[in-house]
Amino acid sequence: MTSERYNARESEPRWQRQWDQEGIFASKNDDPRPKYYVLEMFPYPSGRIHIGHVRNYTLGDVIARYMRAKGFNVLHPMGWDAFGLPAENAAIERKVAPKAWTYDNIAAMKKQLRSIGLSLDWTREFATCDPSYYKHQQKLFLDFLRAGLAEREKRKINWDPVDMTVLANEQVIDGRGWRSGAVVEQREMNQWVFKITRYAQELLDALDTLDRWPDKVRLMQRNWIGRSEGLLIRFALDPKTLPEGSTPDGGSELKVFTTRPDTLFGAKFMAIAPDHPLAQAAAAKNPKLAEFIAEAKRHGTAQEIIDTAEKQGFDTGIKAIHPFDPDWKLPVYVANFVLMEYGTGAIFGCPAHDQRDLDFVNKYGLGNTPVVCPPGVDPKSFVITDVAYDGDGRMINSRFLDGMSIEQAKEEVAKRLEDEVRGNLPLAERQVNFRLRDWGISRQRYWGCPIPVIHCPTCGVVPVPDQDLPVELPEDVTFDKPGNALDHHPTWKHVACPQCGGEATRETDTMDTFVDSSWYFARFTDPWNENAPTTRAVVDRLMPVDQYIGGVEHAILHLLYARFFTRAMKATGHIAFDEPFAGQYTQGMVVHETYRKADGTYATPAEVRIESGANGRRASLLDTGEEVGIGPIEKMSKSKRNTVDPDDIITTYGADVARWFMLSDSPPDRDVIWSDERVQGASRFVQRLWRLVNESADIAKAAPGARPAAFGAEALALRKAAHSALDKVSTGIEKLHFNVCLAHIREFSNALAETLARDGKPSPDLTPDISWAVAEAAVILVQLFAPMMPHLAEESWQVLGQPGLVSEASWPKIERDLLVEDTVMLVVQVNGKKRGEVTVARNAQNPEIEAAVLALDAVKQALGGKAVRKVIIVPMRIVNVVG
Ligand code: ANZ
Ligand code: ZN
Repeated sequence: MTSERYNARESEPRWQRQWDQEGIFASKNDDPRPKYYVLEMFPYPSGRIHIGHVRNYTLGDVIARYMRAKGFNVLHPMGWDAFGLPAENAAIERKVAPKAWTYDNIAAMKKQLRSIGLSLDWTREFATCDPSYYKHQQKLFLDFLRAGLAEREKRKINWDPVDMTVLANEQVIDGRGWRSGAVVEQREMNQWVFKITRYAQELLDALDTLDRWPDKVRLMQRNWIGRSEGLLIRFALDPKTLPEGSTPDGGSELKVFTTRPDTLFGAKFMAIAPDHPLAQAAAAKNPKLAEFIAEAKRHGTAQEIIDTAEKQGFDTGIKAIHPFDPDWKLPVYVANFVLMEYGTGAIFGCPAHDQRDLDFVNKYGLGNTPVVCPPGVDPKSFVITDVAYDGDGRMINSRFLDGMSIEQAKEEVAKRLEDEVRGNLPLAERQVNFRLRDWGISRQRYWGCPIPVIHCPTCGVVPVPDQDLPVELPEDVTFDKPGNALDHHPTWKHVACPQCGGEATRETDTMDTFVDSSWYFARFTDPWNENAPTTRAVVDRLMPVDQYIGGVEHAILHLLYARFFTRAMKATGHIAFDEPFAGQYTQGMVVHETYRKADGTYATPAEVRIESGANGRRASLLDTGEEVGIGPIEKMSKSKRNTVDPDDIITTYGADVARWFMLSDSPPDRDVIWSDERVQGASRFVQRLWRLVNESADIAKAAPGARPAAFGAEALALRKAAHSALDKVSTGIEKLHFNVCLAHIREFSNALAETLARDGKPSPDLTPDISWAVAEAAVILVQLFAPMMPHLAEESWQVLGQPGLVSEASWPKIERDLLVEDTVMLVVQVNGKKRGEVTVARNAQNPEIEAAVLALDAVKQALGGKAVRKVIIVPMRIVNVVG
């Protein structure tokens, strides 16, 4: 038996090397076993692994190692989401080429990832900035283009008028360019879009089939797609009020989209978006209105801005006519809260039942009339002042709708307006609207996947011929002026037109990096195929990803884009399925206390000493002793300096401790609070397991080779603890209840420790059944913690004299009969009335049960000396004594 401490620093790299040399985590595409694909969202190569990565990859690794032990051909690859702005910023700030910066970061992070002991298949590694990857992405783009799934469209972009460049959203800070500080303008430019809206309904419907996705993620996707059923109503405009000669396209009417046609009799005003054609027309004659519109546009027309801005409007003087009453005129406002991009860019406002509309009328004194009365409220006394009512109720103040439910009223309005015709067209039609917009993928940046088209003055947009792919990024670029370095390059964009041979220019926009991450999971199935993005026979067999794991920040866009891409790849013949991720899991964040110095700056956890005293915990700086304030627990971030460095943790405690801690403290979907005290606790547990394994190994040596024919009570108890833990940990891993698994492992290790403590050191009189049970228990224990602490498990496996690597061992077989409780409790009745209970052996025979029941005092009393006529036994449930 060893008295040595387990030395993670020595052991961990050794096992990592061995796994590597034997290549045991590489999965083969011709492996005949059933496949299991587990994937964590691949990292952006920022330069350093952060603790959130450690959590993410540990979660996936536990599943991968478990499924491998269960006999699956596990695919667990890793790669790099390597395009994006930070590489260009590094180029500007530090004068390093984006490519060199990126690949250096990848090398550094790969080394860090290896130190975590993840069972990854590195043979499939790629970075999205490898031309051998983006070549196929360009091919997919061209296929989408041919299939009508990619198009060019006028889109608004952020324009920096000083730097004369397009800005990414994250480069616009408080409405100003991040470098120039100039007020950013919205400009319309031709942009490439993917037609995700084609699949809006399908993307929505299929959410119901994704039963291994968190409900909250499905709900977020549902809301993002934002389907609403409503009515498109054509309001006539009063010709007398239209500015002369300014009738906009569409004549003298205003189309609105509403989901609440039932509230038409509560209408108080109409509102149109600042960029609505009618607003433009009215502004031509009205400088004040023009000024209002310009101001609204300067402020921005993005949803977030609109939601938070004060509701403002400008009365155009134009009047709309109520569709059910020619004498009812409604003022038409230009309003900053109406979006041109949704519905028709125009609304009718019903303030009593819509908060925005209510805020608006309260500001402009237009009043409100409630038309829906809540249940149990007297319509006469129902008034609305500051809070709109959007609940259910009965129609009031609404002429022919009065008394109806909202649904009935919607239907009635729709029917009447559909049946009425003006100028050959019905006054209304039913319409389904989606919030989802087509996906704009053009980025005016260098470090991205070039969009493979050529602009020819004669032929127009010409796709780059497939055989000319990839369109590679030039490396000799400079970042000494603002804007797109690709565009500035002296020669790159100048090419001959593939169609007419004339002078033409390449597209200099690159793709949104979300494109890169929309199909990498499919590429992992056969990254060696040089000729096509996927190999059909392989991708259709290995996909979908069985378990995908990542942060909730990607719950909407990334997952939705990936779902769209999968459908578009199916439509263009690259794959045969619709949904990329059968199971999806969103992990919580790693959070930590913050420490604030007297001068208001933050101290890092590494700079701080924590002491717990009578007055609670107190923190002070390690070097000066200065007391620092303990602030709230927050997401680890550079600005709050409350980060811990995975390298430090791994060097101090080892990867296994970090992994164990990450899994132990909270369910994987919740935030986990980093705590040094708890990490030290995990470290002590590692040493405890190590001692336990070594002690067990000594006993196991004396164990008989063959399984004993019978087990005494003590041996049986240990065996039961082992198999019960095995059962609970297996189901726990399958449900991703890792923290629960860890609790069961602890509990089981206690049971083993108890047996060892009672029996002391190996002694000649230790009964063979106990030593056999100890040997069995130790092996099971090691296998149970192997997915979480694989290095300690390998070391222990060796100590136990087990053959091969635990990473390659099959999951232990559960002996189900050890899980069954061997006694049962029966309800005891006398003449049909419950008198008590009796506990008997599960396999007890009827005469034994009868004897036990008749011996009960309660039964004797109830019988009152009467003779027993009959005893009826309902097996496993009831014994009825008839007297
Ligand atoms: C009248 C009304 C009365 C409305 C009422 C709501 C409540 P969803 O569910 O998101 O589809 N709307 C329509 N187009 C708009 C636009 N371009 N910009 C801003 N708001 C717009 O929302 C549909 C509702 O949002 C529509 O129904 C319309 O207001 C408004 F008591 O019409 B409603
Ligand atoms: Zn041409």
